[in-house]
Amino acid sequence: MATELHNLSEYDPTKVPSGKGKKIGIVYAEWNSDITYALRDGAIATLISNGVKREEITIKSVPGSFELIYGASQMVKSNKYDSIIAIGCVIRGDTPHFDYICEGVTAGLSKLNVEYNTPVIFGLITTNNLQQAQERSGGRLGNKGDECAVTALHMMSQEW
Ligand code: RBF
Repeated sequence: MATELHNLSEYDPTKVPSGKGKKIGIVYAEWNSDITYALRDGAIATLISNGVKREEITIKSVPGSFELIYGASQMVKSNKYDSIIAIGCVIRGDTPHFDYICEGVTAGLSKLNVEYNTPVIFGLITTNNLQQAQERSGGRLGNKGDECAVTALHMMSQEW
């Protein structure tokens, strides 16, 4: 979660590596779509403003955040992308099994990062209520989609 001191959309453009020539996969969840569409669109805009071509961004959707694991896994195994951004929003108040979904997605995406060679960026917003999610998807605390794009640009820019 963003802290009160950190705006998710603020970054120093002079310190962000160019995304020229890079291929990105974005997988986003339809659940809480008002939020996830804003995150997705923020990520796309930030990638493009840092040199990634729109046609080099492949976008897939899944029903809910739990399915991000499968979607990201398929994208990783295709070897088509330099980085993958997984986007979802889980709101505690609406989700009795909030902790299971959050832990499942975290573990699933972590496993991909350990076992394969494509960085998978964690774009899951986990909040107590809708207002906190709105604040982090283009509201008072910026847009986590922007932050994910900047993270992807950093991760892709290095030889590991
Ligand atoms: N998916 C999300 O991405 N965010 C949620 O807040 C969310 N809440 C859910 C609440 C309930 C009661 C259920 C049944 C599912 C929820 N899901 C949510 C969907 C979940 O990630 C997954 O798509 C489904 O559980 C698959 O059937």
